[in-house]
Amino acid sequence: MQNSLFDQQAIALADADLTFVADFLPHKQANALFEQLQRSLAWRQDSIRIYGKEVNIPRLQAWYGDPGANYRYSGLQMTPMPWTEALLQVKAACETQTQTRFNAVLANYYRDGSDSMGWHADDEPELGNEPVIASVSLGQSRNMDFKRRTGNEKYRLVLNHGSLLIMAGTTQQYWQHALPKSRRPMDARINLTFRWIYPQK
Ligand SMILES: O=C(O)CCC(=O)C(=O)O
Repeated sequence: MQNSLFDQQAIALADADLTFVADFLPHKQANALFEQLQRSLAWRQDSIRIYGKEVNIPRLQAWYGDPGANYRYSGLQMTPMPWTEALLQVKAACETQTQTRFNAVLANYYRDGSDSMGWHADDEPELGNEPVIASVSLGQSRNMDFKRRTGNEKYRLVLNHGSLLIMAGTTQQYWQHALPKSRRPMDARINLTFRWIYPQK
């Protein structure tokens, strides 16, 4: 895993702080990491209650981190699994690139194009004000859409294999993001979002 900074591209979007590193992980390393995470992470199928009915969320997920880095989102309580060596290595690379520390990661596994993530902002109290979130993508390239919370402004970014997207500043305050379904045949994709969790009382 690299120890130096990669060239990064600032994305010009008002009231957002988005930085993209297309070649964060070399292709071979990203391939090996995808296979390892696919095989070894404790993927779970979570469900949420909608109008009194249990509905599977359209992806698998796993939550790893320091003890006590508990996270509640979409009504799901996430208690961290202990870090794996592979996740610690990616975390260290993200910390070097962003000059920010992380104590937890949400791993998402999109099995095919019918898996997705709906519109949301990462603005839970556990993340504090203006969180820095480092998002590493592996496997199938997928679109990530941004829409301003007020008004019609939209932006689409393609998250390729081995890329890093850094969301910071007021991004979560002014924008929502989503990973839409696709009708095109799609292979699997893994996304890792490293975060800092402030334990809640
Ligand atoms: O899979 C992705 O790139 C999106 C993940 C995401 O939006 C999140 O973890 O909050």
